[in-house]
Amino acid sequence: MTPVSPGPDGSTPSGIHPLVDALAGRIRSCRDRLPELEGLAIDPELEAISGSLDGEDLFIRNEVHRCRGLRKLHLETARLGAGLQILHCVFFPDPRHDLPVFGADIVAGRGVVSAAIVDLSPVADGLPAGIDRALAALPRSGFAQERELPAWGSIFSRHVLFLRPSDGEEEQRFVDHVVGVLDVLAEAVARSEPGGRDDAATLARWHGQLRYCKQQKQNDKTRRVLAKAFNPAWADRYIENLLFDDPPELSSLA
Ligand code: BLA
Repeated sequence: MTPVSPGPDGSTPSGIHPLVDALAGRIRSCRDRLPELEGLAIDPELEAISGSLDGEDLFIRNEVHRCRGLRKLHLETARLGAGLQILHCVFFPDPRHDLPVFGADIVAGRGVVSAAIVDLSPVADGLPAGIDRALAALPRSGFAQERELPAWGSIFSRHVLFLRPSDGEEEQRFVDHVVGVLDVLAEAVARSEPGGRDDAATLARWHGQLRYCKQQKQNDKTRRVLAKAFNPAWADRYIENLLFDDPPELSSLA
């Protein structure tokens, strides 16, 4: 691959901040090694969205898959006007498996990354012990500007990393950390055996996932940006149907 130099606003020729491009690429290569990976059908109106706002190009690209143990792997890259570029990624587990939710988000504006976050978030009382230990063992050297979580962020684990990267070197270390977190998840996926659809633990994990979605929907910053780029009704539909839709009823599981 030929390296691309960022333009004056920090974006590459694809119009996307190099950190967003680099992380999307690394997430895709981790995702593509997961067992029994399959693409999921996605409403063509939501798959690739383009338009313009105040003379700026807008686009959203969505990819949705499933694999053994994870019911929905969603990766979105977006450019939403006024130079705002976003990477949004959530891997939702199949509630029959004792697996956490993987979440990562990057928000960049005019070449500066204001938020970079990654976590494996529990859907039951705490993370599974092996995952908790593996995350604690990941190298995590100091970042200059770790950020305070908002109140709705109580869903995240004690290992959540939330920062404003100070330079390209910190951006690179953030990408490496995300890959480390995905390796922990991939290992847990490989070992995981499903419980029964009607097990109490499955139901508890289903409720944990519902709570994760409800808390994420309290992030008004997501809604505000989508409502401005499109419109409020569209933003609500997009959040409810694609970003943080409630987990499907357990009775619908095969
Ligand atoms: C913050 N998310 C933000 C911000 C914007 C968005 C504009 C404010 C930037 C800042 O605080 O520096 C917007 N994020 C979006 C949009 C999408 C998106 C429009 O993903 C999708 C189209 N958010 C997530 C996920 C996580 C997440 C999966 O979608 C974490 C795993 C976290 N975003 C998150 C957090 C903040 C944030 C913690 C900071 C909120 C705050 O400080 O109030």
